[in-house]
Amino acid sequence: MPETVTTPRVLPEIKVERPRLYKVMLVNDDFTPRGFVVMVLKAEFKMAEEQANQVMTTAHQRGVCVVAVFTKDIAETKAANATDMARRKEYPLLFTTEPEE
Ligand code: NFA
Repeated sequence: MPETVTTPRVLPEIKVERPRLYKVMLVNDDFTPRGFVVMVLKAEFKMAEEQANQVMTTAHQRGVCVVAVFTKDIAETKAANATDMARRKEYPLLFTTEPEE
């Protein structure tokens, strides 16, 4: 039985969207030692000493600082891991996430 082979006349429209990115924010408090904040930034966000110091200082002076942006899952995991490091030392240090505009 002969087969009928047809060619589609309209190509499908392929739409690819970038995933929405989420900011991890470092929130200032009055109790967590500066050196501990820097250590957490280096450990969880692989920051160099100088950059970690800048981010810590900005949060200290302005109340909050963007640490980095990631996809939602990664941002939430890193914020939770970093916050957990502080809880184990009973510091109130907090990392939050929020979608980029
Ligand atoms: N404000 C804290 C202090 O003076 C340091 C700190 C910076 C804490 C950034 C949290 C975030 N020891």
